[in-house]
Amino acid sequence: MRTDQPKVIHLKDYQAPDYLIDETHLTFELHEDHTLVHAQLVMRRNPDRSSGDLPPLVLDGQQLELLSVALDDSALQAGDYQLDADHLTLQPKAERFVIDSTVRIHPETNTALEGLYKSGKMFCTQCEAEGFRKITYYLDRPDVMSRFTTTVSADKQAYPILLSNGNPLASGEEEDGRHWATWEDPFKKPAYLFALVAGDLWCVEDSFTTLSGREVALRIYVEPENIDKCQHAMDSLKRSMRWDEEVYGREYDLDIFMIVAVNDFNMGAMENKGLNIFNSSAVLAKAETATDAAHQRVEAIVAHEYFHNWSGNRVTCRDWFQLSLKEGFTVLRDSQFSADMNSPTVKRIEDVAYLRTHQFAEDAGPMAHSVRPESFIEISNFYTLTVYEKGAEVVRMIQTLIGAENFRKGTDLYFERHDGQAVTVDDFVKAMEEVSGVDLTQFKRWYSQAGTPRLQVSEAFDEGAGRYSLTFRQSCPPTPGQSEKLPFVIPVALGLLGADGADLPLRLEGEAQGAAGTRVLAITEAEQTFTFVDLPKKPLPSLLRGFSAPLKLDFPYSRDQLMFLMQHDADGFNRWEAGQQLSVQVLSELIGQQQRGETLAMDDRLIHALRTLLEDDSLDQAMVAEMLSLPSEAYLTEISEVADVDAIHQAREHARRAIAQALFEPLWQRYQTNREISRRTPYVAQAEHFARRALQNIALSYLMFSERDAVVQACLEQFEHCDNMTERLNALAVLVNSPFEAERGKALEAFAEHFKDDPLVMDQWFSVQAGSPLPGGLERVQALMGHPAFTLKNPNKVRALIGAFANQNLVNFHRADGAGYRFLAEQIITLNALNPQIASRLLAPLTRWRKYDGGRQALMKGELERILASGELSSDVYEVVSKSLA
Ligand code: B3K
Ligand code: ZN
Repeated sequence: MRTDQPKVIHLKDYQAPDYLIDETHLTFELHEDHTLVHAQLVMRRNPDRSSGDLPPLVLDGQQLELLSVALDDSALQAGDYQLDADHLTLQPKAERFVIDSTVRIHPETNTALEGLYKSGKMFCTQCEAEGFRKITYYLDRPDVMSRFTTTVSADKQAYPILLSNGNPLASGEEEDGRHWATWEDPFKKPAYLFALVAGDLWCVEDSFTTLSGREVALRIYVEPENIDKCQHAMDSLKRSMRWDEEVYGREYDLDIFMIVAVNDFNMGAMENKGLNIFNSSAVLAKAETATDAAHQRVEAIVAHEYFHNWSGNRVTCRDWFQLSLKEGFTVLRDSQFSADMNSPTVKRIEDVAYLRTHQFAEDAGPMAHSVRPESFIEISNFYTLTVYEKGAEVVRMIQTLIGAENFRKGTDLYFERHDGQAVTVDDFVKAMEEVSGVDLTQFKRWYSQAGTPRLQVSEAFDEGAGRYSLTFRQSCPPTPGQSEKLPFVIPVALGLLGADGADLPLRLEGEAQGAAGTRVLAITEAEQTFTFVDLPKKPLPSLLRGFSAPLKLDFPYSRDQLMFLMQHDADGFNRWEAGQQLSVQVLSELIGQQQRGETLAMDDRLIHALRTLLEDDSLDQAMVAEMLSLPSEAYLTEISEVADVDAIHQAREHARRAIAQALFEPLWQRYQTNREISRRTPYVAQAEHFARRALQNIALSYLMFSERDAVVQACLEQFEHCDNMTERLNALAVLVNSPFEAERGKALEAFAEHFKDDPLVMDQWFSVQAGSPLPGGLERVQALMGHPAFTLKNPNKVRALIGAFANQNLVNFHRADGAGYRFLAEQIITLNALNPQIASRLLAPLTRWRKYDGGRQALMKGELERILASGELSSDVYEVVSKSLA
């Protein structure tokens, strides 16, 4: 907890370390009521720092009980070193020296889930970003890379499996029922990649032969009851390994790769060298217990952590301001992988919808920061949508600007040049510049300027001359600490459609010849015009194809033009985008009517467009499902000047009801056909099956508006007789949001009874109820907190119930009396003491107070103030609350 003034850390103050640690030898003695950690650090002065007198050595350490410390074998006495809450400082006497220390720590009471802690009966670690300092005194910074050996000793019966990074070296028994194992990691690494696991675990084993013919043992360790839920992760791992060889030329480098699933974990997973530790929700999946979305999430996270072996581990970050160097790049890599494994267009749609809803909101709020932040109080607060998702978009733009071939040359050069180093975003960009000859100096503003740019596009057509001009005006709103922004380099991928919907040849004024299809314009100025020639008729532009830059685009499309693009655009992403824009126009009109107390009357062009899609059997069903999904309430909130949650909800529900009514027949037909196939086909986790179930499920959610008996029966039949969680959970969600109280209650009860021993399934049960917009949502959530399966100590439970309520149940969370805000603040105050990282993440909805009306603003700020005044705050919570109120 924070007792002194929080320290702000600035990128501009970066200094290389005074000392380096060549070797790190750790010994862990695990006991039920304490753990002893002995660390031997073989150190030397950093030759890159100034010579002269040896500076003091300042080791990081928190919550450690120092039992002994020795310098070059001579034990130090109390006067020989200084200790404070965060450091151990001592004076080396020579350029090279060895430090030995022993500390006592308490993993058994560690509820923050950082450092060494217990999840159930298992010991595990989470060190990124600064958790290693809770294990031993160390230079806990990513630019100190060391070779580690780790010995773990524990009771053999309770902890038969003892794991750490690298390859197993030796193991043995002790007399007293204990045993030990030593692991050696031949690759030097920063401490944040250290990992240790001890427990009674079973494993699924497989192997992988690398392109150069090396055999790698693959193991997924889980608690015994989960042994039947590992195959999908194992298949995903093997696909990831092959893909990274083929697409990025990256081979795995150790003899063994391990994944361990733990139930109590603050985020999705962690890329520790050779020993990835995963939230069980990101590794366990089988048809009966995990939805299609969960299967896809497992595939993506397994890939993401595996890809870090190169983008993050072999080449790591110099300092935490460079976090996006590994995270943005690795998110791009995992999204490319998922696109290749499934439907690229659907993957792009999902990523963009997520970015626009959540990252854009972050970028418009008090925590807005650039992809490479300039300062922070608590680095854990900067594992953000901006660093991850926008960071991935920035790397994607580099690829768009220099071309795929150059990009691959650039990544090859980057990996080769910096293997074994801790580097910066500048090093990455420099490699891209060198291979392509493109100057990316101005482009780098994407790393330093926060905020979502707006790009306004206008057109002009000179029929006589056959000239068509597009003028682009870019701007970027002020963000905390950045009032003025300079123009970005914006890659705009575009096409021009002729009257038949086909792409026209694009020839810019001055060019010798044109070519049909998509081309990329690089906008570099605040205002810039491009003129296309040889166009006898006015074309229709398709702009920002594939969402080629993370910004808000304005072009004055008419609804008829959007319908035309929905049908004809050669770019699948933009066909969806046209549908979204049409929906936004239609919904905005309804929101206005609702606010003015008028009768809601919906433009039925949207219905016509959706009917055309539904009746066309040749279309990809996943695309049809995406197109049928109206923009979410969260997205409609994000694009509103002042969000009226109730009007948004009413308008959207009205539109869904109208679509359901008008399109009952084709929806019912699609539903029945697809359900019939699902009934006959055993579950398969593959794109075409995901697509069929996606359309089936969205159809069912529309059909339920009819309240017809046949639909209710179909829903109950699906709920009871399907073989997979995708169909079961969707049917349950449809019932939970329906007016059929008796059916809803029975279904919820039956589900909980059946799955009460599966915590991940119970998370879904909590979420479905937490997200229901029916009145009384807060009371339902409060009651569920008393359910035996709920605990504030498990982050998945907190996210499933409290997180889902505050982030997805907008009408109930934003209740006008502020009870939703008060409830959230209370949970945050409790969690601040238990688990600061989870507490801080839960704050996000309250930080968005500027989006709402005056009454709600005051209530939300009131709760932030209450949290601030509530006592000793963690640096995590303090930073977010104080910045939100500033
Ligand atoms: N690198 C980790 C995130 C660690 C978060 C620490 N608070 C997982 C990932 O991005 O792959
Ligand atoms: Zn990552």
